[in-house]
Amino acid sequence: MRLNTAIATVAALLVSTAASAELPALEKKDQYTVGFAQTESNNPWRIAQTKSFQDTAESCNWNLVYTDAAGSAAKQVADVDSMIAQGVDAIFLPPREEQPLLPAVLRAKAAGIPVFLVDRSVDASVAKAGEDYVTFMGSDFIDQGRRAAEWLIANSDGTEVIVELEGTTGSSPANDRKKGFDDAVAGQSGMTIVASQSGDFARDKGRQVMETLLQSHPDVTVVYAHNDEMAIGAIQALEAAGRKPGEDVTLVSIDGTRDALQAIIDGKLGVSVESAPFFGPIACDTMKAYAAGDEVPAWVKVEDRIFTKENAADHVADAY
Ligand code: GYE
Repeated sequence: MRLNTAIATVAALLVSTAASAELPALEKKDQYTVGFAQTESNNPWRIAQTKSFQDTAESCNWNLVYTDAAGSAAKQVADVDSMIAQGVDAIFLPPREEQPLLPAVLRAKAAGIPVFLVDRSVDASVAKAGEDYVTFMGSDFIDQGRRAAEWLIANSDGTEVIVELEGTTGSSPANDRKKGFDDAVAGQSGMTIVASQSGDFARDKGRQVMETLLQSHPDVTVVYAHNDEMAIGAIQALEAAGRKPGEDVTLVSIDGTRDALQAIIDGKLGVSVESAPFFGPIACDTMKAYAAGDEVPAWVKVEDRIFTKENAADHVADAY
């Protein structure tokens, strides 16, 4: 009897381990109720991404449950919890920061709702694609940072005093864009990153941080911004201080927004490595493949272009 109980306990454990390693299935049907839990809407990138999901809701026959966390990871957690409570079929989530959204991802899985991470990821040592969530759809942020550094290295006389404006603290693009750029620049003996501070991916915060850093580092020759909005903010701060962006200070950044392409055309911004926000069609295809039982890769990688003065004018009209 005792042995039987022990065997039963072990069997139950095995079953529950097996179940917890498995992703929730997604039934094949014509219409899905799909949650999209946006992080914030204070920049053109986020607005373009939301529009892409809204447009896709029409073409992919989704009933879209849309929330906007207004820049708060805590609100985004609550938004995901409310989608779970509503029993949506699937959740598309750009986790604002890597750690705080983890429990929400695991709760969705426990509730039988597949989660697709979109544009940002969670801590890979805690939650895994193919086990806890279906996949991460997005760019290679380390590569984006590296490409920004490579452009700088190719367009510099070799000696630079660099200020770095980081994205949202604890977010995967901020972590990885920093790593890609800093590692590439570390190999250049004449280039020094003298300050690195968060501007939260926001234009006005970028402007304020640049204003402050200009006081302590008036000898700055390069600004590396983790996104275009902060680069535009930095251009405003530099101009207000009588500096000439593009002449005495070189700016490099990431995203490929319309304002950034215009700043390249105007000679103020050197390069913007693209980070494409048009995830709706990718989300539709990935979800259909998952429902059909096709193998979905752990990373659905988005390929990004690079915009410089050589091609900015060709793309500015289509930019967001
Ligand atoms: O670069 C930035 C936005 O997560 C890739 O988030 C995205 C980033 C994008 O706020 O502009």
